[in-house]
Amino acid sequence: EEAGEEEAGPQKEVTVAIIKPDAVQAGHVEDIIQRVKDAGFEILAQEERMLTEEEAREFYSHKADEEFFDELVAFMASGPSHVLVLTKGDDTGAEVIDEWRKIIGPFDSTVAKEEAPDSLRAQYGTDKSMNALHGSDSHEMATRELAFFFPNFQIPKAEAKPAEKRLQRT
Ligand code: IDP
Repeated sequence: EEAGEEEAGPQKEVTVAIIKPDAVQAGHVEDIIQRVKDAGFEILAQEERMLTEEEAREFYSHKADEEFFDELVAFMASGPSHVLVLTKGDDTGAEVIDEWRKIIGPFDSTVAKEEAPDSLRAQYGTDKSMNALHGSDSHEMATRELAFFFPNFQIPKAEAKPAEKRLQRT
C-alpha cells in the first residue's frame, strides 16, 4: 500500500544545468560540481555532451531571431558541455529552478562580477556570450530541456521522504 501511494504522487521539480564549453575547456567541471553539492542540490543525472551545430540550433531555437544566435550556436558547439539534471535534496524540490538561476547569477558575466561576485557566472564566466553556465528558466523549459538531453529519464516522485517518516513513526 505504501509503495502504491508513492507512485501516485507528483514528480519532483527538476532543472537542467549546463556547464558550457568555455568552463569545461578551462577545467572548471569538478569545482563547479562541488559548488552544486555544497549549495544543497542533488544531481539526478549527468553527462558530458558535445553538441553539434544542428543540436545547438535546436536547443536554442527560441533564440533564433536574436542577432547573437549564430555566435551562440557556434559557442555551444565549440567543445563538450557537461549537462546535469538537478533537484533539491528535500521534499518536492519546488524551488530548484529559481534557486539554480539565482546561484548562477546574471547572464552577463561582466555584470555578474559587479552585482553578484559570489555567483558562478561571476567566478567562471567571461562576458555575455561565454558565461559558463546555463539553467532552465521555467518548468516548461526544464521539461523540454530534460527531454532533449535525457529522453528516457524518469523524474522521481516527490513524497518518498514523507512516506518514510510516516513509516518510522508507527
Ligand atoms: P540565460 O542563459 O540567462 O537564460 P538568455 O537571454 O536566454 O540567457 O540567453 C541565452 C544565452 O545566449 C546566454 O546564456 C548567452 O550565452 C547567450 N547570449 C545572450 N545574450 C547575448 C548577447 O548579447 N551576445 C552574445 N551571446 C548572448
